[in-house]
Amino acid sequence: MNKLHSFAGVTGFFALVVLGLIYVYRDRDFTGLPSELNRPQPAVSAALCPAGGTSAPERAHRFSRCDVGDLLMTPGLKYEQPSTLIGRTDVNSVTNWNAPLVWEGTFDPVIMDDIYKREDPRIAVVVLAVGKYTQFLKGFLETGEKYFFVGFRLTYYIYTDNKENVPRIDMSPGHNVSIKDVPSAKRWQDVVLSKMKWAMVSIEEWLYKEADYVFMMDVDSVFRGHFGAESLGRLVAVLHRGYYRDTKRHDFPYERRRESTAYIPAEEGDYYYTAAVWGGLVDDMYKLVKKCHENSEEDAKNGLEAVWQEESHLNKYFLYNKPTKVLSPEYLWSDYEGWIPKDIKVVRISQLLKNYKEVRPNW
Ligand code: UD2
Repeated sequence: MNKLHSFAGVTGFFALVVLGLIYVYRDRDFTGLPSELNRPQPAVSAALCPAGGTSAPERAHRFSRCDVGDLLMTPGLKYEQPSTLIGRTDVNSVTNWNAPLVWEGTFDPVIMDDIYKREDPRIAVVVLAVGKYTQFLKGFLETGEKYFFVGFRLTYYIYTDNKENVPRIDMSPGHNVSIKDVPSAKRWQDVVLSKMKWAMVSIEEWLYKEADYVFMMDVDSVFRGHFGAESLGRLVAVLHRGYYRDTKRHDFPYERRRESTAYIPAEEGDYYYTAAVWGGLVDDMYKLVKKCHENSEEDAKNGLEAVWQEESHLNKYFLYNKPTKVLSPEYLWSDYEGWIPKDIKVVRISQLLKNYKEVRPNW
């Protein structure tokens, strides 16, 4: 082989290598990763969380699919500097599926409210006040106006068979009351089970258009402390104050009959949640209340009623559809307890003492 041939051979070889490299890297950027994979990935897929847009319909569309988007804060906002070393150590503030477990001292309400207020979400509360339970509305609404989502857009949807006994309470700007009719009931069990049905109907008829977040709440309670944006999330559960210290899951009062759709085996379960307060984004709440309503209907067809009615179905749902945020029993304490343990630094809502015999249609 002469010099000319060997030169052409070497050049050809290098040309092939260069062409090969261009071929391999043509779809990659400077990191060496295929450019498709190297694009910044949103925390939740774009299909779930549509980006951008500040108009009301754009915001509503975004909230229909995802919790608050970018965590934007107002420049210059004054709040205490956070610490990496000092925080609550007496309680667990994260679940083992990595969802926040919210206690006083694990968030700053100034930042939380600021972040969420920028998105201006519409919050709905669905409350049943059937029969004699209208007597609790005054205290519930008046104290709500002091502590509950102050400065946010909020509507209380009150379901009652007793409109004339719904008190008129002065609402702060952005807060409203909407009264809806429901039939009377002969059994209190039917009323508590029907929470799922009325929440489902409410979402289908109004809340898809009128709200971003929905809370379900029992009316026989009063607010005693701040309850704001720290409680918002896709699917939010509240620990039942009676069981949050229990360490054995088989002690939880879940439905234990296999025949019920609410059945949970003794060796399963995370926490025991209350059905007196829970919430989430409209879409997520719709899936939840529809499923729980269908399950209770199926039980009824088989002559069954879950041991703690809607609460049993709710606990079953949350076991396999984990809440994205869990609120401590600060978010539903009870005057029945008669004392407040050290780890409950603030009571935000408390269930009132009531004479069951007097207020319920049956006993
Ligand atoms: C517990 C639960 C409650 C529910 C119930 C099921 C707590 C603090 N509460 O409360 O959420 O799961 O057990 O057994 O864990 N209601 C009426 N009219 C009636 C009866 C009920 O409007 O005749 C509504 C009202 O909003 C009331 C709610 O249903 O606040 C729950 O009923 P309850 O307060 O009688 O139930 P209770 O105290 O046993």
